[in-house]
Amino acid sequence: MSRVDIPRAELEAVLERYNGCLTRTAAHLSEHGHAITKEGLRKKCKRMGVAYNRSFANYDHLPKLRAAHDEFPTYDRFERVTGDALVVSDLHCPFFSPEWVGRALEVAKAQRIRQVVIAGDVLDGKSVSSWKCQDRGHTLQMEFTAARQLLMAFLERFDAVYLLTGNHDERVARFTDNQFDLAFLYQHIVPDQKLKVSDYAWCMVGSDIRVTHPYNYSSVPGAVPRALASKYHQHIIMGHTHRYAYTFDPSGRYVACEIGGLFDASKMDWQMLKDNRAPMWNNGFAMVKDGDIVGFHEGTHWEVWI
Ligand SMILES: [Mn+2]
Repeated sequence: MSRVDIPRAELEAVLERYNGCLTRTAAHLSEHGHAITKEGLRKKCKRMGVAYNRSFANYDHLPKLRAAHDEFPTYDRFERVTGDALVVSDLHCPFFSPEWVGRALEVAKAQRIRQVVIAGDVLDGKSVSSWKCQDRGHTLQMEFTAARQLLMAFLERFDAVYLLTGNHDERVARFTDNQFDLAFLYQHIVPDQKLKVSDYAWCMVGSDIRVTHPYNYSSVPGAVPRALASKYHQHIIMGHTHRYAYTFDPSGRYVACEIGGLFDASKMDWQMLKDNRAPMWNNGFAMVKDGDIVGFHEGTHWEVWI
């Protein structure tokens, strides 16, 4: 067969059809009037600057495997918040602290912050906990009612309220055997388009600040956010530990901050009825403003900020 030049567009189309596989592309071309060997095709591709797959794409079953695998979701739909934001966490409705919620809202107002990320544990879920509930009269309805009042106060102040999933919120989903997700639940507690509920326990603020309610706990202040900052190469603002610490990861490049929370510890039986040797809980929250992370805690001079 005479040597016929293959138009570039045709070559690229056939390569794409075979996932860049040189063997199968060469076979196809040979069957369709362009006799060429695999090696010849490789040289031609290099000469023409046409991309082909050099490795495992030659595996015949790849398209089928890819289709089987593509059926399942890729977990990349976390919230991406742009601009300044307040970050609060651990409200444990109905056991939030009105004073600390007030401080957070006042700082946001004075600093003209129009968005808030609530980094998990809006609900306490004590009546559906696997731990023994000391208060038999406590119900989920009480928690939902308090959450409604609380979220309405946030929705009044902010243009957007991002809500991340905490382990205590998961208690409620787990109790119902995940018959509904938290977004569905909150749509019924407070129907408002400004409320954005994520089934992720983390989100990004800007390109390099990770706000999270992590799986891990450590009794060493700063230990968990330092580890996360080193792992993800991002600044970390986190809830969950109910303790305030502001430090840096070992590289010194990333902020590692635990923000405490807006809970009222004196209302929580599992903290108050029995002693434990975990560090004392602290209240606090954070603000991201112009890319800077500012922490607010029990020692903050409020007159500077409000
Ligand atoms: Mn919590």
